[in-house]
Amino acid sequence: MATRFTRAILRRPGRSYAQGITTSTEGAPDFDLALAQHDAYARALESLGLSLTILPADEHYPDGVFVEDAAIISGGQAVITRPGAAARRGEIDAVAGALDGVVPVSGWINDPGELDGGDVCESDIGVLIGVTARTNAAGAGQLADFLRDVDQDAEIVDIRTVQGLLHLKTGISYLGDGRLAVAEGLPNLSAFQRFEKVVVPAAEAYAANCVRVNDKVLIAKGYPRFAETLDRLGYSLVELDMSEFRKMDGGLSCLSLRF
Ligand code: CIR
Repeated sequence: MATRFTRAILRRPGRSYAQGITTSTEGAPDFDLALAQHDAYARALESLGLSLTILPADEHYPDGVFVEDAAIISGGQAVITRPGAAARRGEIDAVAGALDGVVPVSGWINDPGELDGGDVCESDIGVLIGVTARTNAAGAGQLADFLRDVDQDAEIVDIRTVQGLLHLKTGISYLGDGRLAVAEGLPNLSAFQRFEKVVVPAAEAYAANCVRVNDKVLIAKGYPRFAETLDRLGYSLVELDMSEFRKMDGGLSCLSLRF
């Protein structure tokens, strides 16, 4: 089983996109190519039946395209985050505006809480909330409380000692059907034990950030071993070129808020 989505919020990359935060050494992103890849991503969601709200770029927020970090939508309610990177805090206003009248906003993460949506992995059997450099224990605790109010089970997973993970969902994704894609080399945390694990080879770790949308799994293009594993498990795939988002540490899930 997997949640069925009917809508998504996206935000177009702006001309300032290359000034966002990154640890990647792959070079500056090409703006026109990023726009084309973003358009292809939007078309893929539309082809799966989702109605899209595409927010215009705001040049003050180069990372604003990574809209997933600004809100959590779960149990029919939204929680607006307080992103861990101070430069990204203002991104929440446009996302909160887009949700207004569409999904009831049940809460906001408040100081001293910090939380990025990329640290929140939803599943049919509970929500995992990662504590990372972007999400602190206070933010994770506030979100867990909001989720419990809407009868969502939440478990907090401290992954601060795991190297190379910006967010929890950099290394794991829920595939539906009780299955979790997990990048090879991640510790076998007790929070993962209730899931059947689908290992993403270490050389293809970027592809561990994938998204189940209705009957398909969206995965980054160019990771053939993981694609073959999913194919063998019976998943129907949509492969999307993510090269220009990878250069800014962005994964596939962070380009949309799905609900
Ligand atoms: C950042 O470092 O905040 C952005 N350049 C990338 C955010 C990616 N977000 C995500 O994976 N949820």
